[in-house]
Amino acid sequence: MTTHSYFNDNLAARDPLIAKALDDEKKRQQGQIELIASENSMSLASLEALGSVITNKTVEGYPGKRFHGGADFADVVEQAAIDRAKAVFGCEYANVQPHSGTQANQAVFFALLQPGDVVLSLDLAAGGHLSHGAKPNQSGRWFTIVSYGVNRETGRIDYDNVEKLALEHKPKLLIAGGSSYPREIDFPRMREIADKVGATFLVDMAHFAGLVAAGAHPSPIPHADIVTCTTTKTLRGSRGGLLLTNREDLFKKLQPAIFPGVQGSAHLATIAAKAVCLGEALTPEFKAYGANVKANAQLLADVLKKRGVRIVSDGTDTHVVLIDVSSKGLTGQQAQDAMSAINVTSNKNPIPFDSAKPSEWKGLRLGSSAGTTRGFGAAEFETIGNLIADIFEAHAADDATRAAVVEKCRAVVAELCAAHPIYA
Ligand code: DSN
Repeated sequence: MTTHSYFNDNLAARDPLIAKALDDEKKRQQGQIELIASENSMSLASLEALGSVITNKTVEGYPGKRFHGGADFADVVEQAAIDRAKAVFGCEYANVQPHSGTQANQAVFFALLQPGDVVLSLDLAAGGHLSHGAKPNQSGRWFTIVSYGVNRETGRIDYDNVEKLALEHKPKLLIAGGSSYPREIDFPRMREIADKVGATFLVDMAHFAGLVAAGAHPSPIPHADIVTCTTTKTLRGSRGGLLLTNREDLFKKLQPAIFPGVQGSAHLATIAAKAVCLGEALTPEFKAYGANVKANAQLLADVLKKRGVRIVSDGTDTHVVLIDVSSKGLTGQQAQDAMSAINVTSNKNPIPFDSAKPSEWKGLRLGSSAGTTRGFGAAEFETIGNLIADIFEAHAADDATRAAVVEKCRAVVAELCAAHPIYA
């Protein structure tokens, strides 16, 4: 193998197995309707940044204060990402190095807490996140976690109960946000509760950050001490996290908590791609996108409700539609499989007060962000809602009837995908 081929062979020539798997994945994305709420499609420009040679560069530290030489262009890239993050979210300070939302949260714990300290966060089944104190996660092993939940009837956060738990347990950190809570959070009320007990208030807006950027969702920035998020999901950028705050005192603790606290050198290609998606989030086009994501999720929820599917919290204020598929006689796994059979991708999910066993979960989480990116609007989401209801209702039918429904639905999915191509 000559040096020349090392720098010039493309992937197909050099590693056919990986090249084929990546090509197959691209075809899968082109031919399936993506409803997983944490997924989206990056722009070609972001993908180009993500696959760029800046990935070869090692830097530790922050722009202007690096441990390694040759960081001039790394500084341009990271500073652009920082400036754009601040402009998109209207905050004073931003750290764009977290490798993920989980590591952004880990850095907050590392900066502010000692092992054993009390954290009050949303229960996983009520829509919380692993990194907010789930037992198998470091946060759940090393800290004392108290969970709040949602009201059984409304499916919404029970703020009186949050306050009661806060007064009883005196948490050092109060966390709002998660993975599958479909409703707006009352940030001023949570701020009030945090202040009553002297807790730091963290909002993890990983899921709805893009809606905040687009002005389609209230911003937690004026209320929270610290905000974390990912740049995937509704922001439709590369996989990675952000740390945002208006408080200089906290930022001074968060910077060393990310590096060298919980991470080493920065992932510059990812940061370059973050900069691109944050630049895109500043455009009028992105504002329209955010509004459409929300409208499409609400329409999807309405169609499913009309077809007899129970919607957790009776609707949505975000891109997430959490449904109780036991209302159609299915488990979450059966619903996920039934959707896969017609090339619609989703994920089983616990719903509030659900079983702890994933095989018994009653929920399925749907999201409108990826479909909206490929151009699906009201008509398409109405069709998708009806396809989902059709396939759920076919579950109890005889084999021949079910096969006919699957065939019909797959054809409609293929038509929708062909009419709204991604990555030509
Ligand atoms: N937190 C996971 C999810 O919401 O699917 C991954 O980001």
